Parts: sequence; C-alpha cells; structure tokens
Amino acid sequence: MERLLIVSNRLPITVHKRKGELHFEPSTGGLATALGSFYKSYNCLWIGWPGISLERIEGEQKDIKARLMSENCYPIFLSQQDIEGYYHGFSNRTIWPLFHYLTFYTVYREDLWQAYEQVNEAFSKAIMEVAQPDDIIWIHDYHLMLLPRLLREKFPRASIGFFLHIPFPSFEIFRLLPWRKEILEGLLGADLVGFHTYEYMRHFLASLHRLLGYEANLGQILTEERVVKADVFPLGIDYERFSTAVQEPRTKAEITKFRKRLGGRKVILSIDRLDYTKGIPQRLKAFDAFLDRNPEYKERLIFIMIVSPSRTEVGDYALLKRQIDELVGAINGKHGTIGWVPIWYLPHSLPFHSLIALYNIADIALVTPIRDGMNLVAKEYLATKRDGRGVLILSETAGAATELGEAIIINVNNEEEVVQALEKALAMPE
Ligand code: GDG
Repeated sequence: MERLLIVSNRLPITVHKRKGELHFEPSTGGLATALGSFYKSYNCLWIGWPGISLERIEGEQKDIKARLMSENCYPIFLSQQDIEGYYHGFSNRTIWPLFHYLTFYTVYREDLWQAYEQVNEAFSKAIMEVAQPDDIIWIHDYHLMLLPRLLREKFPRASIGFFLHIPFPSFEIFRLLPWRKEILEGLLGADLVGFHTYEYMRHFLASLHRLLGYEANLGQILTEERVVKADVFPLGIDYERFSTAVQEPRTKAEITKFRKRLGGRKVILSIDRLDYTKGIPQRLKAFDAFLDRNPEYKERLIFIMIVSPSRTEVGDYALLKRQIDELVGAINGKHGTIGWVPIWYLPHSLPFHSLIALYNIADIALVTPIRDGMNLVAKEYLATKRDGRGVLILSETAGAATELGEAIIINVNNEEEVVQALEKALAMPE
C-alpha cells in the first residue's frame, strides 16, 4: 500500500508541559478535526510541529519523537525565534489577515518573511529524512506555501498535493503582498493545488495569470516545465463520528445535565476559535439588537457562546478577547434579570462529548464569520441533528454557504438581516 505523508504546521497531537511533566493532547482547530479520523484509517505518516518550543523540551526530544512516532507522527521541532517569526509572525500576522480580506490587521515585514522561508526550508529538510520514493506528499495550508516548490527541487518526480484551508483572496487583495510571486511559484511546485470553493480557485488562477502570465485551461496550468492542476475539494467532516456520538451514554448524560439547567428555554449556540475573522462582536451586537426588538423572548432563551482560546500570543487576539468580554458583560447587564443571564459565555475549550451535546440541544446555530475558508462547525451542527430539528444561520462569506444553501444565509455586516434571521429561525415551524 502506498504511503501518504501528510504535512501541516501542527501535528494532530500537541505536546504540553505542566509542572515539568509532558502531556500529549489532541490538537484543536479545523484541520486537525477534519483529517484526524482519516489519517488513522490510512497508511499515513503525519509530519509537523508538536506545538511547543524547542527551548522548553531541551534534552527530551528523543522521548517525544518516540512517543509521537508510535502514533504515526513525525515531529519538526521549532525554536522560540522560529515560532515568533514564522508562525505568530508571517503566517498569522501577514497571510491569515490578508487572505481573509482584513488588510487593516496585515503587517508586511521582511524579517517575518525570512523566518517563513527558513521554516519552510526546515520542513523540506525534515521530509527528506523520512520520505521514500513512492510516497505521496500532501501539504496543508497557508503556513507551508513555499514547501511544494522546495520539495519539487529535491524530488522532481514526487507526487505532491497542496490544499489551502483558508480563502484564496481576489487578485486586488493578493497583489498587496510584497512576496506574491514567490508564494505563487512555491505553490506551483505541487501537481495538484486544492481549494474549498470554485471562487477561491478562480482567484488563484487569476493571480497566476496577472502576476506570472500563466494561462489555465479547465484548471490545468501550463508552466515552462510542467502541468499543474487546480481543483475544488470542499472539505467535509467525519459525519458518522458526529452523528453516532449523540447516542453515546456520555453525550446523553451531558444532554440531560444541560437540559435541566436550561429549564425548557430555547438555545442559540455559537462555537468558534477566538479569531477576528469569526465575526463574534458583530454577532453579539446583533443579539443585543434582537433582544431590544423582541423583549417577549427575554427569559425564554439562552445564547450559549463557546470561544476556544487561540493564538493568545498575538496582540490583536488579546484585544479581541477584551472586546468580547466587555460586550458580553454589557449585554448581560442590560437585559439580564435575577435568575436569567441571556448569554452563557465560555471562553475555553470543551470536551468533545459536551460539544456534541450542545450541538444536539441547540435550536439555532448562529455561525457568522466575516470570512471563513469553509467552517466545519456549521456541518458538525447538522450532523448531530438525527431528528432533523434545528436551524442554521450562516454567513454568506463562509465557504460552507456555497454548499449549505438551505440554511438562512446572512450578510454579517447587515445587523438588521441577522436580527430578522433570528426572528425567522425562532418562529419557523418544525
Ligand atoms: C480552518 C479554517 C476551515 C472548536 N471549539 C472546540 C472544538 N472546536 C472544533 C470544532 C471544529 C473546529 O474546532 C473549528 O473548525 P472551523 O472549520 O470552524 O474553523 P478553523 O479552526 O478556523 O479552521 C476553516 C478549516 O480550517 C478546515 O479546512 O473550515 O475555514 O479557518 O471542528 O468542532 N472542539 C472541541 N472543543 C471546543 O471547545 N472539542
């Protein structure tokens, strides 16, 4: 059986160190959830960073590697300096905001770019240590866009795929990047470049044409040396895992516990990583406006908002956290009564079974990103609805909206539309 090398910034297992002890825990986030089930069912080796700096595990790398290798994971260790420049820096302060159209948050710094180049190079060296001639190499996401080309130079005949989990922006946004040609050339080292939606692929092809002069025909790009294919692969979820988890005793116990505390009230639910792309302040303001206009719903519903911590070292995320904390406090203060708090706000991660229980009991999932490559939460919510009861409200700027046309689709910047969507979802007959 052929072997598949999955390459991503993070491994599906994150190493933590608490009181001098190492802990190995599942990674959170869309990519880990989406591929986590798949990689165990296939002949795979997953290559990536285990989420902790080299300085914190000095002398323990060998043990960590052995433990991770027993789970088919091959670690690439990064120093604190690499993490600052490549991960918190270029990946999360340049590419992430720019590709989500948030130019205001985007920084352009040569030193961050150099760190990005260096770490992509380090990944290519690590892959050379483990790759065998027949391996298929599948690279994931915006942290590693130079890697296809670096690998192609070393393995001219290798099968290399690349998948982008975030939007590929329109040319007018992409052209703002000083290193735009290098990024495109990096991606063209792959045989196949995949996107969640047709629009993202179209933007990529337009940028290739405008910046490098390459024409594409039916997704085939003719470069001087090779033909590269671009195509659309909207990412799904492990439907069975989410659907059957509802029936498990642990989930049922959670459902009973939540129902008791909710006392028959309707539930609006949102689940996100803490991120300025997820439209959390906009959602809170719309909920506030909804309560202003529909006081009859007071004490009859609860908005449960889970925000799992993410990228806490990046300053913009700390500011966002403070903004959310303040908005929740203000709305709860304004509308709450003795015995009723309108928003149950949990700024931390929940175990899988609690998550499934919340999806299952929620009458409405309010998914309002400003922009999102796909958004798996929308799909997970639907997968837990074995009885078909529940309404999904979804931003038109999430990739998932192109597939889930039966949801109530909204423009997150149109507060009135979000309020109306909530009214419609609550009044809708089963
Ligand atoms: C990127 C793209 C694209 C969240 N909180 C908890 C928890 N989660 C899990 C959810 C879901 C995942 O994290 C989030 O996935 P999303 O797709 O919604 O968003 P990103 O993390 O931004 O993912 C995105 C994705 O990649 C895949 O291509 O869809 O557009 O931005 O699976 O369930 N899981 C648990 N506890 C939590 O508190 N257990």
